[in-house]
Amino acid sequence: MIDSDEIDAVIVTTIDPFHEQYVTKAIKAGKYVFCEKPLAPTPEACKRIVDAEISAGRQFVQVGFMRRYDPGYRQLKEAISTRKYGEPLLLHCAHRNPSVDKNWDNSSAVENSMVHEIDVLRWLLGENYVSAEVRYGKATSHAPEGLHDPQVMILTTQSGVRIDVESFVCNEQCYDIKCEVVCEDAIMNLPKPATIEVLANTVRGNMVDATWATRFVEAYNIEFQEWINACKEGHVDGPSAWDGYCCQVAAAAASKARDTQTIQPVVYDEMPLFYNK
Ligand code: ISE
Repeated sequence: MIDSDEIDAVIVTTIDPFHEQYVTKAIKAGKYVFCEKPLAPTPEACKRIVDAEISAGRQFVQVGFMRRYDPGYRQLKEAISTRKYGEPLLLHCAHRNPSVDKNWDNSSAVENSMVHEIDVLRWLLGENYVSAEVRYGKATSHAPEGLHDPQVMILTTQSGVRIDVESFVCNEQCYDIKCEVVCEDAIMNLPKPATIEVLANTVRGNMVDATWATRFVEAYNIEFQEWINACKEGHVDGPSAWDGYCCQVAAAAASKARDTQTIQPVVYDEMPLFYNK
């Protein structure tokens, strides 16, 4: 199918270990390819995709980090980039899911869930990480066997911004994403989605999202429309294969940090000029 003349562009949404073969095939066929996150499970596999793209001589790959398209994150990005409120110093984030599949294990919190923060916070701040650490909270009894939930990931960027991300994926309540940016002159928070206020059972409150599919529906729509528009214009301009590689380098460091309960350095290869936009 990838080779067919009737196929203009490819979307890869298979399970993670199969991404590499389809993405590489699409590059070789000279087709734009949108690949769901993560680009591939390991930094080495991501690097092979990067090398394939460089050999092909132009960018074909976009990685499905949809949070970069969320209007709230885009507002934060604008405020951070202009330094309207000074330098960002600390970020406090949370990634809470009501439940996860029974096959989740201890690594899934970083590799499947917090990879979103690893990418979107690097994009928000415009800088790479230098170290990663993952510590455990007191374990909930609601997690599947083999998953210690909640976990806290701590990332430090090149300029010294310190980030903490709570991952609580079996909270049994709702889907909740938090991103608080502490700057020199202000504290900024990711806006909460606008929802109806409900008065029921002696409580007044706002409806909350049950899953990521509704919380980020607008981001997904914008992401796909922008990708289609760019492909029609003959380029890709979203998260690149290099971003996908950088994300997996930090994820691998965080996973090692979790397994060894140590702080791990995050060391990237030098960025090829090819990706210097
Ligand atoms: C899922 O695969 C996603 O991509 C969601 O955005 C994330 O919140 C969830 O934790 C992942 O399992």
